[in-house]
Amino acid sequence: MPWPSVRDDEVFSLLDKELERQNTTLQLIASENFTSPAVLEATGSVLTNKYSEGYPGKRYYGGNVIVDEVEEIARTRVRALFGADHANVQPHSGANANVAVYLALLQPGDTVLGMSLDHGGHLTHGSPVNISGRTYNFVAYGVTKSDERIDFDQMREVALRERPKLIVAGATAYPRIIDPAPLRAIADEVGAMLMFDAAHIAGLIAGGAHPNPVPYADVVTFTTHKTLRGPRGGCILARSEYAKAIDSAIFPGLQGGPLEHAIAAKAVAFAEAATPEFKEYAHRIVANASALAEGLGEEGFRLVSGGTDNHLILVDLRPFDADCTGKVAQEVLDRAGITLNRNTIPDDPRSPFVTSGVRIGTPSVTTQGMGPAEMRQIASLIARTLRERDDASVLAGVLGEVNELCAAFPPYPEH
Ligand code: DSN
Repeated sequence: MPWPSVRDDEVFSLLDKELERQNTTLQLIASENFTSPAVLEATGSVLTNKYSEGYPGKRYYGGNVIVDEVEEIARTRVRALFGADHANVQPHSGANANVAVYLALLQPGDTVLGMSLDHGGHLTHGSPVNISGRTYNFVAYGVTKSDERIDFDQMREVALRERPKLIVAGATAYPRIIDPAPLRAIADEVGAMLMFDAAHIAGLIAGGAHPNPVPYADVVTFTTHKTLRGPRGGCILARSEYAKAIDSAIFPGLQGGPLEHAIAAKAVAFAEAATPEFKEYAHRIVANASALAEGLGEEGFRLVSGGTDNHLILVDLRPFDADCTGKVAQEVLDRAGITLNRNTIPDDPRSPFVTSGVRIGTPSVTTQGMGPAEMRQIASLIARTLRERDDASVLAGVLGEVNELCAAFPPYPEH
């Protein structure tokens, strides 16, 4: 074989170190998870070698008989999982899925409603620095000042005024259930289409812990690697009437050859998500977030909206310590083996690079098998780290406890 016989230690030693990092420290980034060995195996398969522009039965290159079967299995499984008419499993990412929907349903300059980024939305929901905000006339809605939950009255008011062609729902930093029924009602009242970006909560929906937006929305997009626990990638579900436009928008509109190794891994993940064990997992993610929220509240943190009913908690750090920005917290916690991300809170006076908050998620620790008792311990470790962040011995002590905790719940023990 022409391949090098010597292992590329420069790269693989780093992969070993990353595996060790994931096995020994706490992963609390709300959009991350640990995929199963089966998903990893499919991701690392020979399907990475294949070009398959087009769709099952209609490819531009030869040799796609097996790939067609794989992609068809993925499409069939995900349609069944969410009860959707049509599925496109080719988006390389959630951002691509969203942009493809816009390409399919909108003309440049069309008016769209999206949740503002600093209230929990996403870059692709109309941020001026993103292609979405640069191409379409996005108008923002957000959360109320009083309870920090989606302000449906404001959304309706804006929709009646702006008459959008599309309403985009969904969030990346919103700790509450998003009820699809009022969204549909507002969309119908103003004659708009409804797109639900379920990237963060797809696993909660699949597991029955959150309401399914598919019966309400014209299109649902999501990523496969967050709560759904599949490989990195995106997916679009649509009503039949939009199927052709969506498929053409992904290919040839936006992407070239699909990543069939990722699609095989998506198929594996969709089957895993249909099991009773996954249902239980989805509910445990929410129960763990709730226990972590309670623990953090007792430690003196202010939680945006007062708590959580999904997989994440958004913490406003200011009442805990006015000098502790999100950036400072993220960095110091990282040193103590606790990985999370800084995040803006609604109407944050600080920039998105600094922020006044952190976002904390439970999908990964729940996959590891941790439960409410460990969530309490994590809340206390976070508080101790931030309170005594200038004391290196405290940080070292927390890191030791984190290593010990993770040793009892290693995600990949066989490695
Ligand atoms: N980066 C993702 C998140 O962390 O929520 C969104 O794309």
